[in-house]
Amino acid sequence: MNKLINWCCSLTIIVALSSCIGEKNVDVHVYPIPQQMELAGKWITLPTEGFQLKGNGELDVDAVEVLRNNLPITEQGGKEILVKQLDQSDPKMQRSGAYTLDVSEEGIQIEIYDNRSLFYAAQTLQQLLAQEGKKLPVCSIKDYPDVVFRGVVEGFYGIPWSFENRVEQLRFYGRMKMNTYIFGPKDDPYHRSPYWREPYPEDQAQNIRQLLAEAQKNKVDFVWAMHPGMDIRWNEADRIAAIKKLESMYDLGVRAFAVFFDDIEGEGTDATKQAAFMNYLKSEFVDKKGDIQQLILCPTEYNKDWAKTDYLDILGDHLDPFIHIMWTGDKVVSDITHEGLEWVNKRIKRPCYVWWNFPVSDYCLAHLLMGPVYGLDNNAVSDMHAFVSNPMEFAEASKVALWSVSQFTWNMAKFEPEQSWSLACESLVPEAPEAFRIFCEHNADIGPNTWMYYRQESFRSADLIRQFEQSLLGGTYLPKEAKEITALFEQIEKAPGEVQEKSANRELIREIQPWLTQTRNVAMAGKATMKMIEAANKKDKEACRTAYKEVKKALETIADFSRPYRRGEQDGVRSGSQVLLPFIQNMLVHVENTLLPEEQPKERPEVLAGSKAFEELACYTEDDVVGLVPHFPLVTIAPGEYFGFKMEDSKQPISLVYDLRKSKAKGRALQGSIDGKVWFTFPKEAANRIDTIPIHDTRVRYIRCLNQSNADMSIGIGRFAVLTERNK
Ligand code: 14T
Repeated sequence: MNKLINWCCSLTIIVALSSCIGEKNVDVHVYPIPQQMELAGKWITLPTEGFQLKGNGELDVDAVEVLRNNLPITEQGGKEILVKQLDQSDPKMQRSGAYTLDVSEEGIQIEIYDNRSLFYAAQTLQQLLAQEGKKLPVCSIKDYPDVVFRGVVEGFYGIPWSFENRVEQLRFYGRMKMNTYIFGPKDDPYHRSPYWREPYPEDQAQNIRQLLAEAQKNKVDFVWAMHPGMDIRWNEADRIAAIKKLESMYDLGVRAFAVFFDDIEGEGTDATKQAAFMNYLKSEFVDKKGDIQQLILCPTEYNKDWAKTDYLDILGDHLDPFIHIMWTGDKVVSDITHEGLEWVNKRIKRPCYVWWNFPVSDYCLAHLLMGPVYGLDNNAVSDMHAFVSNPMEFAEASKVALWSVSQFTWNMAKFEPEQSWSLACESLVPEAPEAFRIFCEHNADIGPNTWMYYRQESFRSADLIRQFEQSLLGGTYLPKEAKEITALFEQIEKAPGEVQEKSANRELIREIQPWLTQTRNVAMAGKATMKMIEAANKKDKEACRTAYKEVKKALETIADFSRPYRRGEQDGVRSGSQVLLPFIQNMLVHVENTLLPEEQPKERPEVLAGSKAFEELACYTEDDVVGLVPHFPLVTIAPGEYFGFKMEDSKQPISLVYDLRKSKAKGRALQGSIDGKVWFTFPKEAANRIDTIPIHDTRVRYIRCLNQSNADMSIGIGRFAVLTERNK
């Protein structure tokens, strides 16, 4: 990430090209970055008489339309655009979408493998033409995708994308040379239960027809996914029902299919039955139609964490080789590594179809995931049959990550996370690129989450802030750094407004609106914080107290703004949660501990550590929640030991919320107490891994988790907290 800090200091973006010869140094941008691009360093103007478009055989109409929209194409044209079939022995060029493009004084020559190739060559030309007005660089490009199937799986829980969102996405994929869109929103009732067996009602069917036309225009495979596992019966009736549904989708024009068996329990999870069902669809539907492009299975054990049985081996042995198998990595949400993919490929006996759970945010709804795409192994190209990304329910905002996914999957060797992120921000909000980068930079954290996935936030400023904070806590105020941090908060405060005013992308603004406001709120709290610290440094107690109150008030504004957005007990709107807010909170405590001891809160929650092992645990209290700071690495509790906390006397409990990973309920007791001496055990509900239990006695102040058994017990603390009444 350090590279990024230097790199972003410069606003000009210079992309190193594979070669650059000729009189004049030229910067030419094509994204995704072509595999080979040689530039002569010369620019040619377009012929006034136009180009004559020539090719053997029919040329793809959609590609020709892109060419016509960008170049003067005439009947008698002065120069030629000559389209030829690729005849290369290079197997990488025998891939859908591969093309060569030569621009010279004489004319343009394009060699293609298929229709998609011509469409992509036209996209490249369109980008070349956008650089220097209506001029073309003399160049020679040889280009092909690293990953054969690249794109998106709309596979999240929550509000499915709108029809308009999807149309725009398909156009975006066309421009970015992504060729796969898998339709599988969890909350579409005709994809999953209860109506997976039923055909779409006519109005929705009509939308799907239009999406198929748009996909075709952009050379995207529209893959329709069915999710039958919640209530499927492995019998003739449901086999027929499935085929019937696929037929109805085929009639709308769908030519690629997937079946998802994720997140189900019971009957539906049987590997042998799933394989037999899929093979049946292959022989009775795919083979009979003859023009189906893909058949994909999302398995029940779709990540290494969950693959504890011979489930995957059964699929590997029995599933028809035409069928590809999806995989999210070592965990539900995780990085993608060569080793990880090698592990699954051995079992499924084919290269997996990567389903990457980023930037999906259905498990961390308070956050927007706008940061760089990283954690993808660029040595993994031959380990994957395909790579699709599961996005946020915010289609436009997801484009920041998807832009990078297009770079990664097209040309892995040239993919650079930070650079790609920066360019993505610029391409999405060209009217205010730096303001948008600032916004994205501080809206990247996931927060504590069950999958323990981590994304860096505030990465361009974190070092500065940490250095200042450490030095201050060590007794030294750094004035230069203080100024820089103040300037930083001023910049952050202005950025959301600038994005909002200048961006022509109104849908994006609508999606990110709450976070625009919250980012500004955090910046205002930050500015007050710096005033407070400056006054503290001057020992100006009254000015410090005034600013201290201002910071407190700003933090309340943040909490108040967040509250109405809660959908579950964990949601809301969080911005700057990884670096900015902790800094502000630490500065408050610092001032309380030094200049303003009388402002110290009368009471704080306390950790109850029933053994040495828990001494590193910490408490937090915030708005209407008090609890332990999540501690994901497993801790061992010996028999009779416990961990827990004492909440503030002034607070009134409503419920205990917990997520105790890996822990078996047997032998474990979740307990409450009024005085910390006499404990009662919460009733049976406390047997799940994740749950919310009401606390009926409002006098309870102590909460703990006790090992009642006579063996050691390991527990990861995802969440262990009490929701409290708000006292206002
Ligand atoms: F099919 C899978 F590959 C997959 O990732 N399934 C879901 C997906 O729809 C969701 O968007 C994603 C991120 O939350 O993770 C999977 O959803 C889960 C997984 C769980 F383990 C939802 C709840 C879970 F407990």
